[in-house]
Amino acid sequence: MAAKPPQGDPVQDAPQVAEPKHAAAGLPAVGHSLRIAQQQMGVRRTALTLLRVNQKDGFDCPGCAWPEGDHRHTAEFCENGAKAVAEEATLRRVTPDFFAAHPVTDLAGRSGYWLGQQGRLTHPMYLAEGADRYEPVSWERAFDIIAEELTALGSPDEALFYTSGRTSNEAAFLYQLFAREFGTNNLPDCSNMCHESSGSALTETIGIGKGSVLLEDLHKADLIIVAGQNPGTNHPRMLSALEKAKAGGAKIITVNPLPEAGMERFKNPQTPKGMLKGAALTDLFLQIRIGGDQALFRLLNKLILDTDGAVDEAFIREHTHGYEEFAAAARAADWDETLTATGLTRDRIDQALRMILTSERTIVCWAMGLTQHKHAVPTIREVVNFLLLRGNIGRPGAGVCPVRGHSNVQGDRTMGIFERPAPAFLDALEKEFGFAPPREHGYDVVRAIGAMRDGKAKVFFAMGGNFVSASPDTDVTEAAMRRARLTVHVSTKLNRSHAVTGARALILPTLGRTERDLQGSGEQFVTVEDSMGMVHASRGRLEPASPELLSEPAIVCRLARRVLGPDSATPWEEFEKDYATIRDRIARVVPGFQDFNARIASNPGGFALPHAPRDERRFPTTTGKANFTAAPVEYPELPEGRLLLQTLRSHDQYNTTIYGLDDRYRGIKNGRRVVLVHPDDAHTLGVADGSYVDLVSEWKDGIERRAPGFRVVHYPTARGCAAAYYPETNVLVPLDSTADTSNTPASKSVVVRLEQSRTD
Ligand SMILES: Nc1nc2c(c(=O)[nH]1)N[C@H]1C(S)=C(S)[C@@H](COP(=O)(O)OP(=O)(O)OC[C@H]3O[C@@H](n4cnc5c(=O)[nH]c(N)nc54)[C@H](O)[C@@H]3O)O[C@H]1N2
Ligand SMILES: Nc1nc2c(c(=O)[nH]1)N[C@H]1C(S)=C(S)[C@@H](COP(=O)(O)OP(=O)(O)OC[C@H]3O[C@@H](n4cnc5c(=O)[nH]c(N)nc54)[C@H](O)[C@@H]3O)O[C@H]1N2
Ligand SMILES: [Mo]
Repeated sequence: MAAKPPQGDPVQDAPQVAEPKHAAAGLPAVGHSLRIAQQQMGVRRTALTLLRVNQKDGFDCPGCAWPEGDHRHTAEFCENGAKAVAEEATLRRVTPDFFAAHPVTDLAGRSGYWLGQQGRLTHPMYLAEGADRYEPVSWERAFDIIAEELTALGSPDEALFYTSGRTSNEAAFLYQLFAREFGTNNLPDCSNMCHESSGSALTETIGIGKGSVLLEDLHKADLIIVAGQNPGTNHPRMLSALEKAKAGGAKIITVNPLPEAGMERFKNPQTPKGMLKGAALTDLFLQIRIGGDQALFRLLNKLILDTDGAVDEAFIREHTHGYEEFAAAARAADWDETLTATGLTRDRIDQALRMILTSERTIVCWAMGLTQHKHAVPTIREVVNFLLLRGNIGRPGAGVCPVRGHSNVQGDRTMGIFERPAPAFLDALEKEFGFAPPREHGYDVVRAIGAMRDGKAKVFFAMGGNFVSASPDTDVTEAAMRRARLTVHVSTKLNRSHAVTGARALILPTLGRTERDLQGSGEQFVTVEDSMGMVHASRGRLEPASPELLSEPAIVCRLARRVLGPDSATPWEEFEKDYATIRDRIARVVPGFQDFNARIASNPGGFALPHAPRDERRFPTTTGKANFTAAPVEYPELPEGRLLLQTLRSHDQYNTTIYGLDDRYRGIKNGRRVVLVHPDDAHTLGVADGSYVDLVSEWKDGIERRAPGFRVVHYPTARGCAAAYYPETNVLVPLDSTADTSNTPASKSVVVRLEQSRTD
């Protein structure tokens, strides 16, 4: 069977609704993923490609950042990994003929789903000022255009260099090096919208912004709390780890406003028994109100403090700072206020406490359900307080586990993709490359949008991603992008950011993870770092989608040579020719990478980066200890007649890439414009199941942000809460509604009212 052509647009968004599922994975998942893969790749390529995912001599799955275990199955991928691979290894192509047939205004009118379905980009394309369509351009001319605009800037700080989290360590290292040699720290990245709150909270409290557990720790835990995360859809391979933990006697508490099928029951497709029956995962479900987590953990901390012998006094004395102040704040926690903030019952919290007190080894895992709120950083700090109290950091089977999204988002940060780099990192860069890197902090995502809006940034360059659709406040973001002089996207697939552009625009097509990367010195591989700080190689085998493609490292090297010219003493040509020479430099600049090339060669499964709290209970914070903190408890206040909306992912999407129109586990089919509302709230608000409403966001700036035409679905979410898919709902997230300290868009707490749609 050959690849099927994509469907027409506008795609019919006509949601059908059935009962939500109570189990994830299993046979339907395998069948579903193979069907999607075969439509894109045909049968033979599907088999060849999928067998290489996450094997020691294969490529790293571009799906998510969950680690691979040491004993790998033949099929070390999941349904969503298969979809991510199919999306990249598709046989469909977007050629210059396509752009000749579709002016930019046409592309701007298409759905993200349709754009993505057109296939892989094959040629560098240029949209000249005033032109109505993209035209093919040579790579040399493309780099000339970028150089023209960059050198015309009043200051290097008028340029922005965005990164999405699929970029390899090698490409990321070169990219930040280029930006800093050019003279700016404007390196916003997807992490700013994702786990920045985790990074901020963890750096302050334990001294390193990364999780402190390895995969084996999960297998050894007594208790795993999964808060604000939907692994059945977003990290399916994590379910195998939870299953294994349970087989070893662990208990699991799930904290979520939604009952998510994956956390209820898991049918492991890699074991015959798992396929049939599956394992129940959650022992206790705490159906929390959106934004109630800080209050919950604060009360749990009080209850632990009130229990004789429950705190690890020796650990606290030896390794922590700020205990007294924290304990005073925690003791003042109030039951009634907590029940209001969380919507939970006393009985449920007591049950949780009993499980917590009997556990000797506790891990807390979380993702976007904790990071995308105004008070996300104090919430995560409270989770740290909770773990510190019983000494649950820096010993086997215990710790913090922020579960990352993009497959190399953690590695990109390690390589220096950060608008606020540590002085020590810049010192090392200066010493190695002999130039003075800029020291002033750059713009993060939200500030970058503001800078373009205000005319302070004029060139926008993106290493991957879909900035326009992923960012908050879509109308503001799109207007800001249109004010830029030049927008450039290094991309594999077409997306909305190619249609909403600056005065001039370029699309630079690049190799994906699955593809062979041939350079002057022969075939290259790259490296990535997973969510648990394991670094390993990734090697593509497929023939590139087009002979015109350049790899990401090659694009940066050629751009740097063109823009920096003889001013740069960096051996860009050599880097492009042989990626091992890039790794030699990483080894000298980034801590933990000494003998990088040798260690990658001798550890096909990868090696672990050092993590002082995990490895030696050393906490490199400003106090030299793990810091307890005592922030006031916050939770969202909801005016009458309003709901608190979270914007989340369906099962058939990868961020802004839409694979299909179903959200199987939640019982939604054939459409994405749905809003999930509790039946009792729907009743109070007078919105019937199946009726159509506009979501109207209310923010202190008084501007009315509206997302029209959502089908109401009565759904068992927590009271007062609603859920709808991103990116469609990004129009509702105000640009300045962000988390304190981390500045992450608060896209999980949007106050909305529902208005009956005019065309019902
Ligand atoms: N298939 C697939 N895989 C992916 C992605 C994808 O789009 N598709 N995206 C990748 C990326 S970049 C990321 S960051 C991750 C995202 O992974 P997740 O964080 O799992 O993704 P979301 O869909 O945003 O789900 C957030 C979860 O938090 C819950 N939640 C919302 N608000 C609250 C709250 O206030 N408190 C609590 N306790 N829970 C809350 C929601 O009900 C939901 O279950 O997944 C990665 N993997
Ligand atoms: N409302 C709301 N907004 C959110 C979120 C939310 O939960 N709610 N989540 C936020 C989160 S967690 C994240 S991480 C961001 C995601 O933000 P981004 O990372 O910017 O978005 P993606 O949709 O992952 O980017 C998809 C595009 O990446 C390109 N691409 C894919 N693979 C490659 C590759 O190998 N190389 C290159 N160069 N390009 C490639 C393709 O062209 C594709 O169209 O969105 C954020 N926005
Ligand atoms: Mo993310």
